[in-house]
Amino acid sequence: MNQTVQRIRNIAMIAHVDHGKTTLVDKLMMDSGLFRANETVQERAMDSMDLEREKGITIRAKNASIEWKDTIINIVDTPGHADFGGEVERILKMVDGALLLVDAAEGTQAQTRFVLRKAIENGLRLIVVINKVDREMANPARVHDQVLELLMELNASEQQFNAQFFYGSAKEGFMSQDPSRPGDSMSPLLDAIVEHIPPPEAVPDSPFEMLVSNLDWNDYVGVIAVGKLTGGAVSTGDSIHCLHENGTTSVADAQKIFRFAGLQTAESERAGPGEIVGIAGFDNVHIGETLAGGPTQARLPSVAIDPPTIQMQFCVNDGPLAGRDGKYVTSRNLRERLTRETRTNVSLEVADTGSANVFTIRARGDLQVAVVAESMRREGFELLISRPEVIYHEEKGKRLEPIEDLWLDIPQRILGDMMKYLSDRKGEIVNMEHAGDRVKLTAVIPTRGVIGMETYLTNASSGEGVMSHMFKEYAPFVGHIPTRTSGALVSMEFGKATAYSLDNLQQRGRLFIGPQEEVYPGMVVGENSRSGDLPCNPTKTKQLTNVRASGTDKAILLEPPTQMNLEKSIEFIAQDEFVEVTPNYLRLRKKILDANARKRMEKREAGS
Ligand SMILES: Nc1nc2c(ncn2[C@@H]2O[C@H](COP(=O)(O)OP(=O)(O)OP(=O)(O)O)[C@@H](O)[C@H]2O)c(=O)[nH]1
Ligand SMILES: [Mg+2]
Repeated sequence: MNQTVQRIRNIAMIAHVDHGKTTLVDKLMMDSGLFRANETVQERAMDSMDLEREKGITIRAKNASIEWKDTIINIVDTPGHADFGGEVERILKMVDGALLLVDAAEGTQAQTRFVLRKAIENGLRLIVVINKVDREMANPARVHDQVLELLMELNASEQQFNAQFFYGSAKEGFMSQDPSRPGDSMSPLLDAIVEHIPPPEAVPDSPFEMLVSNLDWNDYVGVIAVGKLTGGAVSTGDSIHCLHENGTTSVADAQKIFRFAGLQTAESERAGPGEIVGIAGFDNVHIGETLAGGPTQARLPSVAIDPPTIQMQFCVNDGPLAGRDGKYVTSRNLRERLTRETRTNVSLEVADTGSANVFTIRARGDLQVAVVAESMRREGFELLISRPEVIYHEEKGKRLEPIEDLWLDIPQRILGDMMKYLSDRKGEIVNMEHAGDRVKLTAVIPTRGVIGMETYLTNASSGEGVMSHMFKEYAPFVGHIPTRTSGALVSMEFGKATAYSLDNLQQRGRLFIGPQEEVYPGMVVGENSRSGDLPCNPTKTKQLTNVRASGTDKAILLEPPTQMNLEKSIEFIAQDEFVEVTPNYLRLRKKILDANARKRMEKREAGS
């Protein structure tokens, strides 16, 4: 094999959410000498998007590259949250091995299973890292056994089953193969990557070929197609072909070639077999397509992406305050932006509907959609979002719905509440284990019942509960599941909310707005503590009458309004409501703003 190919390793970081992938990459970069000794480096350096830093999670898969003892290690960091599973799927063909991280205290979780299954299906060589051994509850020996059980269950090959195990702490910066000897650096792990992950299987003397695994964008050169060269080489100026998904081909010059170097990219004149690079030249290229030296080469097999399970509507903002805040508000703006999103966000689907102002978005979960909408509002878009619904299937005239496996690790004190929550949502508990004051529950539950559960669990357990869930199968529809049982406080008036009316209203439920905020008819200003909607007037001022009120006026003390971020709002709204998203405001509203029209619709629906 070619000398340069021997010096390349391409690996993915895979794990359940928060098990420490991005932190581990920081330490690999540091110990490989990428940064100067005195250089201050931001923590979780690869989480470079604003939203990633704000939420503390990885959202997009990204490339970096380090050098270790004459070997180039290309690293792809991936997100662990289930909603971003498509990001893991799309990069699997770019790597030859994976580092599977598992939290030494939490053990294997839903997404550990998902990413490991995908890695095994793609024949990747594995190294297992049992991370966070510094945690108080860490039990590396138990987690080691869990990983072996999982490998067995997922039909790992013998080679995968015999993966090297490392124990350590990404945070404290060490990895060791001996759990009783912690060590003090990442060197043993870096050495193991070189030794146990194979160099890429790339044929130097064949024509150039590369599967596009990611798209990047640069103001000067436009679209950059990122992938691994599985054959041949390419130089700038070469005429290359794009073999499109629909069977057509197009031709263009390789304008620029980019290599990854640390966290940056650097221009290069040439790329050889096995290397991961970005190539600019084609604007109309998509993830999963092949770049090739000749038009008659075979298309490279792409990875299958799991189908979406939930859907919701994105609509043009047609409320009375529409267009005041955002730059992009038309149906055309929305359509262009959403189409652009589907090019890189491979597990997202966008479809037109009968109405030009309404688009259907299909995704893996509500966080995936909330992240898209949040990015859009920051770019200046306005839009309306409906409640997420699961995607039903039909089989022999029967309605099927998605069902999930659910794992919960909760404090004992909320067990009763949690069991009621699950049984109300048709969850069936499969297993329950007590350990100290914690309980581990396993259940099978319709996806409908999981929507909104994370917020419930965080509130009920004051953040101490952990949950993970994974799509299991489609099964017969199990009937009604309660979503929100409370009604809404719905404004009947235009104007600015007054402290005087909010003071009265706050006795009816919890408010989402404060004084001086603008309201309009049909806007939801709070949650009614009872069921059913309550029309209200948040703009009333005190009537001046001739009769003096007896006693002195009491001072108005308003509770601060409940702060609803985009995810919470999307989980909260009922089927007949929208979240109105603009750059500076999030408002909740009825789909039908006019109270009489709304009543007529309710009557019609009740009658049907
Ligand atoms: N105690 C301890 N905490 C760690 C360790 N490694 C990472 N963490 C912490 O765990 C949290 C999550 O770390 P990340 O590196 O963002 O985890 P991740 O796997 O990249 O998360 P996602 O990309 O969102 O799936 C952060 O607060 C880290 O500081 C470790 O070895 N020990
Ligand atoms: Mg991460």
